[in-house]
Amino acid sequence: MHTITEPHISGMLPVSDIHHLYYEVSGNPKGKPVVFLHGGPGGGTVPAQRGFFDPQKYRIVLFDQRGCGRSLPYACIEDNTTWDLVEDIEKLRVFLGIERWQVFGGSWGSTLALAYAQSHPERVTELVLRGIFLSRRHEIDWLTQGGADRIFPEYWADFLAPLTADEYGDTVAAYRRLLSPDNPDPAQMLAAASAWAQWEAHLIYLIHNTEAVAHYHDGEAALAIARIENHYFSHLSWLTAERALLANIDQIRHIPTVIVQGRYDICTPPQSAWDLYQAFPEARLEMVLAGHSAFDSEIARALVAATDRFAS
Ligand code: STX
Repeated sequence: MHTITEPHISGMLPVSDIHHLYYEVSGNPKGKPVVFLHGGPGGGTVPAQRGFFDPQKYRIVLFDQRGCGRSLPYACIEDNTTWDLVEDIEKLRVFLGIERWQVFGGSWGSTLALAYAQSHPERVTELVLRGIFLSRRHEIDWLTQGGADRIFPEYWADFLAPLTADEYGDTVAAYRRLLSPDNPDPAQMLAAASAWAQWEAHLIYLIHNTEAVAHYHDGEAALAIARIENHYFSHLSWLTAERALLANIDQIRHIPTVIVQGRYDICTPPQSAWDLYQAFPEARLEMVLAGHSAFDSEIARALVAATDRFAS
């Protein structure tokens, strides 16, 4: 990883009547522009993510997507869809006076990077994608219905705990009711947020990360990721047949692209990276011995190698 430097600009960008996005720019103000797309959706950014880029060479843009991190209003799912986020990326690009930029995204960030690149291919210099998630029904089911539960049965039991047995057949719908801003019982809502977010946090690291899970013991901290992710999963991320990511892959096959995938990724298993690579054989696929997290050492190493190559 590279040295983490402090932002030389940060602020709040209004993008709709409701939403204001936190953004920050660090690294070299005259460097090669890159935008970092975080996961979840609803995960927000952390300063450590600046470290994927050489601060001497890159003008590093991080922002928190609608409703999460330092963006306001917190955990708001009104006017919050994939296509809103795609246009937010454009608004931020224009606001910063950037013509074209590298797009770097992992997990949900890979979904959003592909959606953005397919909508605005002329704005993307390169793609660096990690832990591929295409938001297809079976990928969402793996996380919320059947798949990952086989690997982590004890944590799955905790995930089911807020639900009644008749709700087990559609956990996304059951959690949607619990996480709704209209839930009259805030304690129940926050307990559900904590259970949802901790389940996902358990899937992310090859080696159990107590700290990452503990962060979501707090229901308020967990609410953005839980409610926003659930909202996107409930709508299959608005990726309809016409706007599906593999169907539109030809829009972006000219863009230099690296795909980094952890072999033992239980959050977004390698099948999706493979499907993407089959549709996009010009990309470079690196399957590494790791789990899901961008910070797992082999993944971080491959990501930094990719941004270093693209910088020179
Ligand atoms: N969601 C996977 C994802 O993007 C399908 C993701 N999961 N957890 C995260 O991201 C955080 C680490 C940001 C919480």
